[in-house]
This record gives sequence, C-alpha cells and structure tokens, in this order.
Amino acid sequence: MALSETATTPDATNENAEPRELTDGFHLLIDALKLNEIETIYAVPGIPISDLLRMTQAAGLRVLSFRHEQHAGFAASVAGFLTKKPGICMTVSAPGFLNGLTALANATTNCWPMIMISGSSEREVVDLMQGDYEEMDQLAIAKPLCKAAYRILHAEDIGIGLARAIRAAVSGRPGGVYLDVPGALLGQVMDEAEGAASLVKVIDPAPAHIPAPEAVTRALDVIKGAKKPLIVLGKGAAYAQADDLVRQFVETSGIPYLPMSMAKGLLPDTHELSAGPARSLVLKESDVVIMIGARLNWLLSHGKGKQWGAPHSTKFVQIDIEPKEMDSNVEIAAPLVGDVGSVLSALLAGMGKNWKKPPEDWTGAVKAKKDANVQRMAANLQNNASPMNYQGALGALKRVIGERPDAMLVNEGANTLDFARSIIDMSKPRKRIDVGTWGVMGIGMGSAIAAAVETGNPVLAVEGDSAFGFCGMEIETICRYQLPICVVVFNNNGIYKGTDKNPTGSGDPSPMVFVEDARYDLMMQAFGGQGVRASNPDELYRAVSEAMDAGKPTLINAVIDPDAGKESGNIGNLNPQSVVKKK
Ligand code: ADP
Ligand code: TPW
Ligand code: MG
Repeated sequence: MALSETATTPDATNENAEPRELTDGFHLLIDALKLNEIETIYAVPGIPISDLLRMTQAAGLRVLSFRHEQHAGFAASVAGFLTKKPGICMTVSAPGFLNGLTALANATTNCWPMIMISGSSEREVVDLMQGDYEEMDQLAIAKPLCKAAYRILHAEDIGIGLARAIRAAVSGRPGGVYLDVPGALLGQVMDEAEGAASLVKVIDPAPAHIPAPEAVTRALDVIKGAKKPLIVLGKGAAYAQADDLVRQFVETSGIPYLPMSMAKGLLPDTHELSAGPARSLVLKESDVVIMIGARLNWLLSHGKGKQWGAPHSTKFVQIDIEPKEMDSNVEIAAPLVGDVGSVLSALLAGMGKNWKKPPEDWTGAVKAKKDANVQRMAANLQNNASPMNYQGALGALKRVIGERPDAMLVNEGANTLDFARSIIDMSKPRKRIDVGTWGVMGIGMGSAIAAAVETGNPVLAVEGDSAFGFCGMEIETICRYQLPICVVVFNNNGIYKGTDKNPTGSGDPSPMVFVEDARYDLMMQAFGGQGVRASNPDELYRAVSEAMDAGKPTLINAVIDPDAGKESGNIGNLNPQSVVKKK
C-alpha cells in the first residue's frame, strides 16, 4: 500500500527522476498482516495505535474494539485455538500492555497461538528512565510470561519481525508471543518498493512433526499388552484439527476414551466408547493410558496417587508435540513426540486390519458404570424447582445445545463450570471453550466474541455471576457489533454460594457474596440488547432457544438457589485448611 501522492520524494541522486512512492511503518505492518492472511484484530485503541487501528480497518481487516485489553486478549487467544492461526491483539503502552498480559500468559499456558502487539514509548527515553508518557520496558516484562518476545526498531524489519512472531506462535507447542512496536516505528518512512520487498509470507508456519518409527513400535507394543486401556483426549487434540484420525484411532482401537473439557465433542459425548461419565472408574482401574494432546497436570492429579488407583501403577503412552512434556510428572513408558495427526496416522498404519480390541470385561464394566451414572443424572435434570438448582437449569441448556449441534458453548464459574461440563453434551469438535488450564475467571465475554466472529455460529455463554463480573462490560461490545451471543448468568448471589455471612455480624457483607437478586438483565438493556429474567427451567429453555434462533445479543439472568452450590465446585479439596481455630 503506497502513501498518498503527497508522500513522495524526489530521488536525491537525480533531480529529474520521477518522485518515488513512499510507505511507512503503519502501512508496512498492515501489509505484513494481510500478506499472512490475518483477517481480524482484537484491540483497544489509544496512543500510539489509534491511527494504526483506523488504517487497519480502512485496509479491509476486521477490527473489534473492546472495553478492556484483557478481553481483547482472551478473544485473540480463542481465535488462535479455533483457527490454528495466531489471534492478534493490539494494545497501547504500559497500562494497556499490562491489561493484555494476563491473556497472553493464559494463551501460553493453554498452548494457544496468539500475538500481542503493543505500542510502546520512546526507546531512548524509556531506557534512560526519563519519565516518558506511559513509560515501561515492556519487552523485558513480557519475556518471562510468553513463549517469545520481540521488538522491531526499523521499518525494514517489520516484515521479518511479524514473520518471526507468527512462526514462534504456531510452530511446535503453540503459545503467546509479544511484539513490541515503538510508536516511532510506525512513522518511519521507506521506499515503497523496498518496503514491499521486505515483507515475508511465512511458509509452512507449523510443519508436520512425524514421530520416530521406533517410538511408534514401542507405543504399539505397550498398548497391545494392556488389559484395561484408556485414551485421554485433551485440548491439544482438539487444536490439532485431526478430527477424522482421532475418531478412527478410537474406533479402530476400540479403547474407551475420556475427553478433557475442551476435547468434548471431538467424538460426540454420546459415543459408545466415551467414558466421560465413568471418569473415576477409568482413572482408577486403567492399566495403560494413551494421552493425546493432554498434560498430566493438576487436572489429572499429576498421573499418580489415589485417583489413579495407587499403589497399582499405570503405564503411559503420550502423544505430544512438545518433547519436554514427557516425564513431566511420571514416567512415560512410550513417548510419541509429534503432531497428533502424524502420530495417529503412524499408529493406525501400525495397527493394521487385525487389531485386537480390548477385553470385553473391561469395556463392558466401563459401559455399565457409565450407563448407571447417566441414568442417575437424568432424573436430576428434570428438577423444575424455582429458584433453580444447577441440574434443573442445566437440564434446560443441555436441550438447547442438543438441538443446535453447531452452536458454540462458552463456560466459566465454579459450580456453573463443573456442572455444565458434565451435564451439557457436545457433539462436534471445538465447540466448547472454557477456563482452560489455569481455571481463570473472566474469559467468558472475550471467548464468546471470538467464537461468534471466527465461526459465525450462535454462541451460548454459561457464566457464574462472579465469573461474569470479571468481563461483564464487554456486553457493550457484543451489542455494538450485534453479535449472535446469548449470555446466561447463573445468579446465585455470590461465589460458590450466595449465603455466606460476616461472622462478626458487622455491617460489611461476607467476601463471598454479591448484591442479592442483582438485575444483570437490565445491564444488557442499557446497551440495546435483550435482557430477560428466568426463574424456572421452562422460562430459561424458552428464552435461550429464542435468543439462539434470533441471533441477537441477549442476557438471561437465571435465578439460581443461593444454597445450591458447594465450595469451589469440584475442587474444594485444593483449598488450604487452617488448623488453628481462634475465637
Ligand atoms: P487439557 O487441558 O485438555 O488436558 P493440555 O492443555 O493440558 O490439555 O494439553 C495440551 C497439550 O497438547 C500440550 O502439551 C501441547 O503441547 C499439546 N499439543 C498442542 N498442539 C498439538 C499438536 N498439534 N500435536 C500434538 N500435541 C499438541
Ligand atoms: C482471575 C478464583 C475461582 S471460581 C470463582 C473465583 C472468584 C468464582 C465462582 O463463582 P461463580 O460460580 O462464577 O459465581 P458459582 O456457580 O460457583 O457461584 N480470579 C481469577 N480467577 C480465579 N479462578 C479466581 C479469581 C475463583
Ligand atoms: Mg455464583
């Protein structure tokens, strides 16, 4: 993209030569993004990036302007998860940068590709700490919190700088990348033809990673020796977009599988080999576990202990693109370093036509446990009480999602998360987005916005009232862009429960509770969206169905019994306990 006619300069060496076309840092950055097929920017404007965002929009990219950088960042990271291309977040310097940093660190923790591009102040002034406007050494601060961090100082390096950021974000284990763009860089001028030649289109940004043949043979030997095998599917498997191979591997092997929360739907939760509802049994009893794009972190009790049936020992086969993940918590008997698609192709080839499925007493026991648990839960989902409990409300939302397999589901909270994860079945890959590896509150609205923008499908965001509070202002963004998002706030007046009391009996409420019966639905109306209060499952089902079909911004305030939840949902055991009881 050339600058306007006025931005030309006579060739200094020859006064009679035609004036040369010029370009600058703004245009080069936008051209570099376009060349790499980046279509959407999630951002908050201000000095020094306001014009960059205006010009980006003028150049035909979609710019979503948020109310807070953290949510622009969460949106970019979710765009990365859904598309395998780095989601781009742009922020201003110091405070905007810091606001976005939580999301960048979270993207890295979740292994999702994202690039945060932040404007920064005058290098010379910052480095002498002379007190520039929004002064901060952003590069140094970003470095320990992301996968890679770079700064571009010269216009002719914009092409290679962005290329480096893209490759760092998506190759190997994906993660968050920081790109520091000093304001002065944007104004730097260079010859337009030279500028165009300096741009880089990244070729094969995430190359296939083929496993070593002996590692494949070793893994097949371990799997063949299993009497009670189990597959664990993680969000890395969902990210890999090797959906057909995942299904083929599960079905050909005949091994029951447990989906981690964001791997739900890789195969439909109703699949006969799903062991989701028999989780405790399969973790405790399995003898060989094949981890596919999932880590043995806290979410899986680090692969050891009571949950895993200790002292009985489990053998692990692990498929991961990151070699360092192997043996991170327990010994991995058969490490398979590679991308999910390449590894599963190799395993399937090695399994051949005469693969022996696992013993029926194992698959039968898993199925029996699962059927019993599903049946037990089904009765609870019919609970029509008002105010609602979690099961009653989620029974209604399970129906809504069941009737709309393409809808995106976003989910955060404590009880609201744990109950929704087990109750709402998913039937297609990458339709569920949640709090991820950290269990971070506040991902809801940014995730919902990215889900709507990147897929075009209707989105249901199921939010605890506390979780919603971390990101609630972004409902204005949802209304402004008229996105097809229906937010359901599970309003139990507080964190875990709305019934806590201040034990001193003094004026302040307990730290765990909020204003009683807060009208979150009226917040939505303030921005021209639909706001509805639903106090029983029928009302909730009707209001959510209508909103999903209309595709209009809607917030439904679902009145939940304040006494229905429990401390920290399913992970109350992680709370430290005081042993000293003082009066
Ligand atoms: P979950 O929380 O669902 O258990 P994790 O986030 O803990 O999943 O694990 C995801 C794993 O997937 C990470 O270790 C990451 O390195 C790995 N991964 C990401 N993309 C790929 C891929 N394309 N192929 C193989 N492994 C991948
Ligand atoms: C960024 C700690 C974990 S869960 C939760 C908090 C504050 C809220 C739970 O209440 P909610 O759900 O959403 O109303 P429910 O149904 O149980 O009532 N700050 C951050 N992340 C986390 N995880 C916390 C605090 C937390
Ligand atoms: Mg709550």
